Amino acid sequence: MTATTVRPPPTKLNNTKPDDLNPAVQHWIDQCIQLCKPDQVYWCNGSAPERQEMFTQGVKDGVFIQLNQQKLPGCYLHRSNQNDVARSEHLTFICTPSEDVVGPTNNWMNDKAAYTKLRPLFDGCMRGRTMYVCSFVMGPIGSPLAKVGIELTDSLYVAVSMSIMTRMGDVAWKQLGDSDEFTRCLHSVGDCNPERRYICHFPIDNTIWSFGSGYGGNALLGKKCLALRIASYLGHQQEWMAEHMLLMGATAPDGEKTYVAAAFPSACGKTNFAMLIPPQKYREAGWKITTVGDDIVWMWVDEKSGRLRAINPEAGYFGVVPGTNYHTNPNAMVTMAKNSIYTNVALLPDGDVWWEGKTEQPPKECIDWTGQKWTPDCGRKAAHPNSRFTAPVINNPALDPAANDPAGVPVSAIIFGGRRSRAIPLVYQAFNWVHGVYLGAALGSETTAAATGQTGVVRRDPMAMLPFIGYNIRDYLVHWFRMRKKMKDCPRIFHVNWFRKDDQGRFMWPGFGENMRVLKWIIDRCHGRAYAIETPLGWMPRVQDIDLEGLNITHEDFLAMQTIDNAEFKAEILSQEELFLKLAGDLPKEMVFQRELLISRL
Ligand code: OXD
Ligand code: MN
Repeated sequence: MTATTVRPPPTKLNNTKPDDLNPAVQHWIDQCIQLCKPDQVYWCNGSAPERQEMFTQGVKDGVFIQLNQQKLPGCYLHRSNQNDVARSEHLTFICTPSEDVVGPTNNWMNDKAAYTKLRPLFDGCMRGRTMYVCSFVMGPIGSPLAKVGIELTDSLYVAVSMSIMTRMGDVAWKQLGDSDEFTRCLHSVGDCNPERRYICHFPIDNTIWSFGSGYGGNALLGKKCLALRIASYLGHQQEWMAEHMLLMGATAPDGEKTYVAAAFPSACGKTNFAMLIPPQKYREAGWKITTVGDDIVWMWVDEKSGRLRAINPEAGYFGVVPGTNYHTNPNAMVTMAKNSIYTNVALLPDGDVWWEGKTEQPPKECIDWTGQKWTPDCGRKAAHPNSRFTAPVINNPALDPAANDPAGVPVSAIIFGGRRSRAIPLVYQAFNWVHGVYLGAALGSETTAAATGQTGVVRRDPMAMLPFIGYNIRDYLVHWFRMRKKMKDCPRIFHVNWFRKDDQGRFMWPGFGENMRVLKWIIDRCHGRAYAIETPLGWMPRVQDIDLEGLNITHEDFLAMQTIDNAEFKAEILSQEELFLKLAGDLPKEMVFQRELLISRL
């Protein structure tokens, strides 16, 4: 099993240490070199030839397997250590002097104690290895919110992935200039032992130390660690927001463009929704969906217009592959067909890849994600349920023209959604911002393979941010309420559930491209031209307000999807206690009030 790279870097590479290195960077890197004691230091420039050289080296080292270059040009397979296939939430810490800063939903470690605990692990951990210096920018260059990070890592897989997922290399040195405002990201795979695995965030020091894992969410430190945990902490201080959301543009037949952000928990279809291809009749009528981002947005209020604007801080997608195919997400299939990394999928005899749900019929045989021979009757999955593709956003045929715009895009709607088999209707709209924040805060979803632990159990996942809020959830919720005060015109807020099942356990709504029908109602609501009725949960479309033509769904079926079963919903409200009790006396008063109102309406 290959988890780490311990060999020297490719000799052909030009090691591009900047001549006039920022002294703060030099000082910090010197300290890390002294601690980790790498055999050599390689400075990445983020260029395409460099990435190619790294792949070539990775193939020699056994980190990558080259895939069929006719079918998948520039694509490689990586198999992770089998104990390292998802985010390790229980090993993720926010480290501050006092526990109150991190609140009841985070694991806390005293910052000094954390450095003391981790320093011996990092001490000498890169002996015989190369330290890759990855300077990167999160956000379009020149954006008011763009942030510089520098990740020092001993993993070639991580360095290559960072070159896909971020704007890496010289652009970052330029953006940083003489400033010492950069996130200090230190990473080592160590010996990839879960007993010695820690993902520690030091928001006050703008620092992340991650040890013992090579998995994306634990190791590509620009993503969850910087762009969500550290960024949410900074956003709270500087009055902007870092959220676990996709961001998409919808162009109507008359050219009107509406941008929508949506927060769904990990592995609940953000990538699919962000890359949605409308049903044929919508396409023929002129509807088009474009992707700005599929996982993270940073949002701020534009002073002039008073509107919420958003950027995607990432430059790549790290998407879940099982279930993805040319029917469920054609744009994703095209996006990952070149210059991409596949992690923990199955390898076919001809060098192509496979995963559950890629084709209706499984292959006769393949090599599974653990490197063993696999046949359909062997009783194991061929691909890991959290197997992933890592692909540059520029591969996306539906990339929004403004995806790289430093000024971002205006957000008209925010959608919250979870994976819920029961009780939760297909779609409804919050009465107002405060009610919408309550809906987001009370969001529940069935757990998935994106994090280690049991899957399929409902847990509260406020704003789909439970594992990513880098500070106290009480302050986070208050921050959401306060942001409204800065806006002249705020986005409308909605709640969706694509996953409701009937009594036979069948999905009631077809999902995927057909979600366009729900999206259209949402867009029309934002522009004040769609009808809705008031219900205890919020504004709901009547059956005639959602286009069901061409679907095998009767009016009764639709009403069943929208049903509010009072008893089930009361149980839902009770299960919100799981979160609210943790917050106890700290629960913002708006939340208590909204909950009381809901109970009385029901
Ligand atoms: C992800 C996640 O990888 O949320 O995006 O786990
Ligand atoms: Mn995510």
